[in-house]
Amino acid sequence: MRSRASRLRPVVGALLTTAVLVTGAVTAGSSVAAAAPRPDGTRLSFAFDTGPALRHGDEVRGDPRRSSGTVRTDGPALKRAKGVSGRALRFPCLSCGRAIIEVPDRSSLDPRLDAFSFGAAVRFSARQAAGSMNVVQKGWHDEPGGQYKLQVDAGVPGCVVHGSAARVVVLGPASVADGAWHTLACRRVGAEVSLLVDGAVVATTPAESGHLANAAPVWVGGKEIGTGDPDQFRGRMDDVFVRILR
Ligand SMILES: [Ca+2]
Repeated sequence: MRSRASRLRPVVGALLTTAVLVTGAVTAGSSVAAAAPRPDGTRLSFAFDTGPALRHGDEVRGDPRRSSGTVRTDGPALKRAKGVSGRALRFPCLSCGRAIIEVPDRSSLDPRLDAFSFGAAVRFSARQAAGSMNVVQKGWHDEPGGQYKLQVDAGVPGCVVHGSAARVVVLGPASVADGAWHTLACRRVGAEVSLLVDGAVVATTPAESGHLANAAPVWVGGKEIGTGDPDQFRGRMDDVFVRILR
């Protein structure tokens, strides 16, 4: 069964307990070889700076190229707009349907036991952020092998890193739905997951998350099209990235 992942706040304390109980099961810092990582660990990045509006089936050119994705939409296009650097993508309005980017699963997008970070720059209003929105995720809530996810529910950013040891959640202290650009990043280093807003750590959960590798694609801007619980992103997005450090 596939289920939503947005109801996280009540269980943060329980997650910490779970993490403590299973800390001995894994050791951070070891790694499994992946295909030719770039020196800075970038495995996926989208700058969105060039090209026309993107429609269903269009390629979204990634850097490195092998991390390119495909637009999935039930109607609306992903339009270009001024970004935090160059141009950005404007996701569909509240009543305009759904559109996401799907990057096929690659083993190089799974952190396994390694330190990693992922995130994006986002800009949206309080009205756009009234519901739950996912920014970047690899896997469903109950994905075999685990999940990583950056979300903004009711405008409040949050991270999920769900590995073999525990589902570790980090929630930000405040909404970022103010119509200005904000860079959001989730970072796991050792037995700690942190949320960074505009380059500063704003929340950390000290818990071992463990081994994380799944067969799911990376979705940018929401869940798979056609599902009833989309967590569709609204607003603008720029500079999406996944970096894995070995
Ligand atoms: Ca850009």
